[in-house]
Amino acid sequence: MCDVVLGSQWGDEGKGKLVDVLCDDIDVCARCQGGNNAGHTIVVGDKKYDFHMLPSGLVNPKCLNLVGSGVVVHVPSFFQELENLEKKGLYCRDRLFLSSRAHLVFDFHQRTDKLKEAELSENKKAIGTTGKGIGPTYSTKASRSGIRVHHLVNEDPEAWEEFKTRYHRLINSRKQRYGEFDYDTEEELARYEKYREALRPFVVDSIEFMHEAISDKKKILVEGANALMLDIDFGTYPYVTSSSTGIGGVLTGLGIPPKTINNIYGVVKAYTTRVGEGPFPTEQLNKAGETLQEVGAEFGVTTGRKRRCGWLDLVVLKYSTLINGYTSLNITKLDVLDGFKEIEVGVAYKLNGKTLKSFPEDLIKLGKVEVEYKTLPGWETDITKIKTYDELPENAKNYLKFIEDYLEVPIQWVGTGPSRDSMLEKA
Ligand code: 2SA
Ligand code: GDP
Ligand code: MG
Repeated sequence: MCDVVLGSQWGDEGKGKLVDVLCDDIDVCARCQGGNNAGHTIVVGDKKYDFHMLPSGLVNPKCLNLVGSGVVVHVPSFFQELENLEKKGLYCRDRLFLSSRAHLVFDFHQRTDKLKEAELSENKKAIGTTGKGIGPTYSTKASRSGIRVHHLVNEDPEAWEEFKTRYHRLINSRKQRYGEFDYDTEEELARYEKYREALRPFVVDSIEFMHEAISDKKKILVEGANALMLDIDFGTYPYVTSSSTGIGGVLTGLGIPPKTINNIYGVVKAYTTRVGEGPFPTEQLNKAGETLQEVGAEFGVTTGRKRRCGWLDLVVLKYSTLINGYTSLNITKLDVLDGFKEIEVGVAYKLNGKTLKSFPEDLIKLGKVEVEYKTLPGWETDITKIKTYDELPENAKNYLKFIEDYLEVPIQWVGTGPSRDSMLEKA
């Protein structure tokens, strides 16, 4: 059976840390969507690991790790990330597998990501992407002109010729769309000719890989990247990423049936953050927002951008819960709220005086909603040294109970600091 860890807000909830905690008892960890736009930080003792495209399960030396077919893969970054982890003493190569069906991100995808953003910014409509070529790659995938891992590693002599033809076709179509841009195709192709050999040992038929693991009763954990409010269908479109970041992406990105899914863990930051542009109803452009940013050290793991910060938004979380069907929650970064005398929580959206029943799909509506807040008393106590859930201050427990009651989903863990040990499990 597979358990799944999913981001419930706009990302950076602390999914990597929960995956790390769960991985002690896991045989296989799989990524199903996104690419190296993700950034998961894991702190183990005095070591800090940053994961972007590779599964965080690599931290456990016994765990096998799969980059699934729904992931988009920039091969130079794949090797760079691997090398960085190995430099920190984490030997990964014989525990890492890559789906032959995953699509490749080329440097020109990254280039056109930036060109598209520049185009959009002329009308102040840039998405604020990570610039990693994610949107352009999913776009070539959907338009059926993409190139997959198997196109690269196929040993048949015809395959390399076919790869080059597809590559030139793809880059020419990008040039037709964006105008001539300076680009050394020969240099890139020469690099890829070397990657053909280097990548081959990692490549597997991921359908076979996953289904063997399932029938061997291995414990599987799927690691979601980005988060539900960045989902291509359910997020704040068009200010989203280009993959299915919710439960649907787990099935389409790994090729497993719904009946193999067991627990769906929703990771919820105790407040809300967002990087990049787009609507954020509970954003606090004031002292409270600055405090959350500073105390929470809210900077992007991939781009180093300052994250926008605001109060917890239960309207967002209810919507996210409806779609993903969380079986339990991990509330993270509760310690960041330690210093607040009072804490606000968004509990409803009003538009033209009427309370909305669901999260609006339309950005104009969303821009005009008024958030109704409930004010809860803070605990003004340092909770970072606390060892059990029961020891939490009463007001912290009340805050958690308020979330649980509103969402009707049990809280299973509470994060009180970045390290592996700072995770309280509720009995
Ligand atoms: P993209 O690059 O096409 O996926 O960007 C589209 C939107 O998705 C947002 N996005 C993210 N939001 C939060 N965290 C992400 N990962 C990194 C991290 C981000 C970083 O973990 O810190 O380092 O800046 C991530 N990846 C994509 C992005 O901001 C756009 O709004
Ligand atoms: P992810 O993308 O969801 O995996 O999250 P990120 O790694 O991008 O961002 C979460 C950040 O919060 C990381 O720097 C974590 O080390 C840190 N973190 C995770 N859980 C906690 C927590 O409970 N308390 C504090 N203070 N930091 C945490
Ligand atoms: Mg992140």
